[in-house]
Amino acid sequence: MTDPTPAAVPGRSANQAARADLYRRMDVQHLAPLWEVIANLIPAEPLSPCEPAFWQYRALRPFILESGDLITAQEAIRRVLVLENPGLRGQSRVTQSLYAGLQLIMPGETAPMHRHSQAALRFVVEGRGAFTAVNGERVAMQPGDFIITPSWTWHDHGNPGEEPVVWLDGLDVPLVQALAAQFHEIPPPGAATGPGARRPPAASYGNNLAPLDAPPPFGPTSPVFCYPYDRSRESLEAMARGCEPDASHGWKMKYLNPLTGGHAMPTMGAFLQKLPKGFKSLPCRSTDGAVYSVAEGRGRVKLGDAWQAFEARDHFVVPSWTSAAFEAEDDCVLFSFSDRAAQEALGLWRERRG
Ligand code: GTQ
Repeated sequence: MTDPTPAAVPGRSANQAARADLYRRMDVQHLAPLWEVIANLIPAEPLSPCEPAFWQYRALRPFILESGDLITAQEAIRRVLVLENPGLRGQSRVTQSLYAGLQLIMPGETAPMHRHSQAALRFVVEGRGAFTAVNGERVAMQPGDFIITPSWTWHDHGNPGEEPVVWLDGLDVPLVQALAAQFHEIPPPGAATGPGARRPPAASYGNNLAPLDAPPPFGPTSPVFCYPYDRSRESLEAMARGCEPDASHGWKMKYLNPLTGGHAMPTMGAFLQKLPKGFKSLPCRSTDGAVYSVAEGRGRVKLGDAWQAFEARDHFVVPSWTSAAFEAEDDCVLFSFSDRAAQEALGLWRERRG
């Protein structure tokens, strides 16, 4: 085996000055020597500045509510506390490819309509009575509901209820940014639901019926845009009755696009898993860094080397290729999302047990 590092190249010391001179002259032509950077560019395993991170809901909730006193949803456009990865501060990223934040909407507020290329998903953390609308079609938001906003669809949020409502937002912002494919638009003045908003109601797809011969309304994204928690929970229980839990994941399900059988969104995968009381998982790592929102129960998660206790509404990040393990003190239900859909579509996704 030859060592590719520059130090091992024969004659290095002899021509060091000549190389430095070459780099300097070709730099003017925007040329750079690969051999100086190849080890970091093509590492043996995923190399990411993303760090394991944990947000205890009890500690952050006062900050969310305080922001509710200081800025309106109308002024903020979206009143969100961004979950910034400690290894990626200032970049509004929770992983290299994903954005996450906790959005608050107070009773009586609306967050104005817009649309963007970035796809969004929501997992409702706290409160009842809010809605989100996609192309003018409203769905109620209940704790535990998984709701998606497909790329380039008009959407707004409102809270005609009586409680503050908080949900986790997941967007593929950094991924779309890496591709420089971002567009954003606000509706022309006076438009009620945004132009071009007509489509069959999502409910028909949710009942496993699709209009004959109609094209999928959102392209590669699921036409169902609300997956209510009680129905997701029912599916998890049915799975738990039917088979043994996976040694690493317990009973884990993915949110489907019923038209394709694939992930609900083309860039992001979303999952719901149940870990039975007393479960100790076999550690596992995968190439998709994931954001978790604890829906039910208490337990512990081992992120890299450190154990962290969790309870309902806590959030944490498992970076790409970082081993994670779980111990469930109660029956636990965890929601998570990642860029797994994109990685699978590109043939990149890998997992390693143990
Ligand atoms: O709800 O449209 O957390 O556009 C960040 C950007 C939420 C949204 C975010 C957004 C939204």
